[in-house]
Amino acid sequence: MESFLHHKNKALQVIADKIYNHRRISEEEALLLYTQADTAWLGVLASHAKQQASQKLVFFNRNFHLEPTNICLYQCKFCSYKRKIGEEGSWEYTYDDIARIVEAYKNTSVTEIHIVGGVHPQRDLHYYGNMIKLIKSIMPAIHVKAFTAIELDFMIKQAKMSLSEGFHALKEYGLDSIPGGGAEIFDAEVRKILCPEKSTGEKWLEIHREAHRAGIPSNATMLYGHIEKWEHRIAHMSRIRQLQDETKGFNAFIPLKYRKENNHLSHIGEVSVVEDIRNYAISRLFLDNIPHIKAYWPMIGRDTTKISLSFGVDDIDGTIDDTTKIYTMAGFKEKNTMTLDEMLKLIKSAGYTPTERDSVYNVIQTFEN
Ligand code: V47
Ligand code: SF4
Repeated sequence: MESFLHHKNKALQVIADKIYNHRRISEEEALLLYTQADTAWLGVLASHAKQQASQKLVFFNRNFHLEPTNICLYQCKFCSYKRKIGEEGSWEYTYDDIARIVEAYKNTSVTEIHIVGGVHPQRDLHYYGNMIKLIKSIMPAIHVKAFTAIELDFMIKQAKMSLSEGFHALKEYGLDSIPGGGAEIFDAEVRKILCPEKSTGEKWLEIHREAHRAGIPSNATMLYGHIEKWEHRIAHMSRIRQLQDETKGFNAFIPLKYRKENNHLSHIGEVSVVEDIRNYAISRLFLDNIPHIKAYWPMIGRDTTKISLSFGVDDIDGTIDDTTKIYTMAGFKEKNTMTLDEMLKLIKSAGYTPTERDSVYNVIQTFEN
C-alpha cells in the first residue's frame, strides 16, 4: 500500500510506505530520518504509528519515587546527583526513613513505587531485597519497579550470585519490574568518555535479557543530546530492538534528554525542543516492536511533553509527587508533581484520551470526557 503521506524525496517516500505497511525500517533509513526528514512530516508519520499501537490513548500512572541514596561509586560525567560518603549534599535513608516515606502513601491511590539511586559500595542484594519486603509489608499491593541495570550488576555481584540467581532472589523478595536507566549510549567509545566505570552496554543488555527470562519486565532508556552522533543513537536503538525480538520483555522506551546543570558536561549545553520531538518520532518509527514510547515530563517539562504527544509518544509516566531529585539537581525548574487534574488537562488539550494504567499497561480507567 502506498501511504497518503507523499514526499518528493524518494527514499523518504519509501520509508513512509514501509511504515504504512507495517514493515521495519533499517538503520540506514533511520539515519535518513535524522538527517533529511522535515519535522512536521515526521510528526504525521509517527502519529500514524502511535495510532496503530495505542489509538487515541495516552497513558499515565500514579506513582512516587524513592531514591534511597545518592552515594555512588561511579562518576558519570553527566550526573549532577551523585556524592561520595560524607560529602555535603549526600543522603542515605535508613529502613526507618523508608518506612516513614512509604507510610505516607498507604491510603492513597498510588499504584507504583519507582526506586533508583547511586551504586552504594556497602549495600548488596539482600539489603535491597529486605527493603522491598519492608515496603510491601506497608503497601502489599504496590508494584515495585526498582534498580537500574547498573545497580543490579553491582548488588548481585556483592551477593556473589549469578544474574539468574540474583533475579530469582529479587523476585522472591518482591521485585516486580525494572526501570530502564543506566543504558545511556551503548557504544563503548562514547561510554569511555561519558561513564567509563559503569557496566558496559553489553552488560546492560545481558541484565535485561536475564530479567526478562526470569519473567521480570523492564523499560529501556537512551541518554541523548551530549557527545553522541546520530549513528550512536541508531545503533543503541537497534540493540534494544534486537533484544525485544528475542524476549518481548520491554514495555516502554524512554529517550532521556541530557540536562546540563551542575555536572561535568555543562559546557556542551542542551539540544533544542525541536531535536527532542524529532527524536521521539524517530524512536517510535524505528522501534516497531516496543509498544510504548514514554516522555518523562520531570526531565523535559510540561510544554515539550504536550508537543511530544503529536510525535509518537503515548505515555507520560506518572504523578511523581515531588519525590525525585535526579532532574531537579540537573536543572529541571518546574513544579515536580502533577495532580490528576493537571495530567488529564495536559493530555486532553493535546487531543488524546487520558488513560490511567498500572505498571504493566493494564488499563485502570480512561477519562473520555
Ligand atoms: O541512567 C542522569 C539519566 C537515568 C542526567 O524506566 C540524566 O520508567 C539527563 O532511568 N540529564 C535514571 N539524564 C532515570 C531513569 C528513568 C527515568 C524515568 C523513568 C524510567 C522508567 C527510568 O537518568 C540515568 C541517566 O541516563 N540521567 N543524569 C542528566 N544530567
Ligand atoms: Fe552513579 Fe548513576 Fe550518577 Fe552514574 S548516573 S554517577 S551510576 S548515580
